[in-house]
Amino acid sequence: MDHTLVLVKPDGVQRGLVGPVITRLEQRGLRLVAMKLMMISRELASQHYGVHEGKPFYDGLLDYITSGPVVVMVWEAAGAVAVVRKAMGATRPAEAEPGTIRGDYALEVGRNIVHGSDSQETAAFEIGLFFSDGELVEWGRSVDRWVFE
Ligand code: IDP
Ligand code: MG
Repeated sequence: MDHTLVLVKPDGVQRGLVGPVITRLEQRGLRLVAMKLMMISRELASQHYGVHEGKPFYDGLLDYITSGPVVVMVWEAAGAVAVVRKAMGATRPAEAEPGTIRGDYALEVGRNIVHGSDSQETAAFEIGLFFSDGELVEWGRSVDRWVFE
């Protein structure tokens, strides 16, 4: 099944939104396969956000993502990347639909609570940045047959 990387960014951790983010993804039915609380180094941040290097918000983005602990997770489901992107809502929270994480908890693009990989290729790259293979847990839930076809 497909994997995607999810970060609860420093603002989400500071605001006590780790639980609500996890709850939404758990209740949706996705399966959690890895999770940790950590500080992101400047080096790791520049790798994770390398695609944005040179953009006007890049330095501020690195300041933001390294400003406090994050919770980094890998979630599993068929089509996990798109499912999580939709659950997160638009990058700019003012444009995010109510019912999405950003649409319910955030207002500004530089304080938008969560990150989710934007393609399967990006997911594989990002998961490799944050986790070693041995940290991904293969497991089943008794409820899986009621969630996955
Ligand atoms: P995404 O997080 O929805 O994938 P990206 O375009 O990949 O959005 O941007 C990465 C992150 O950079 C955003 O989540 C947001 O925190 C930040 N960002 C994007 N555009 C801006 C901007 O115009 N100003 C400030 N921060 C931005
Ligand atoms: Mg992105």
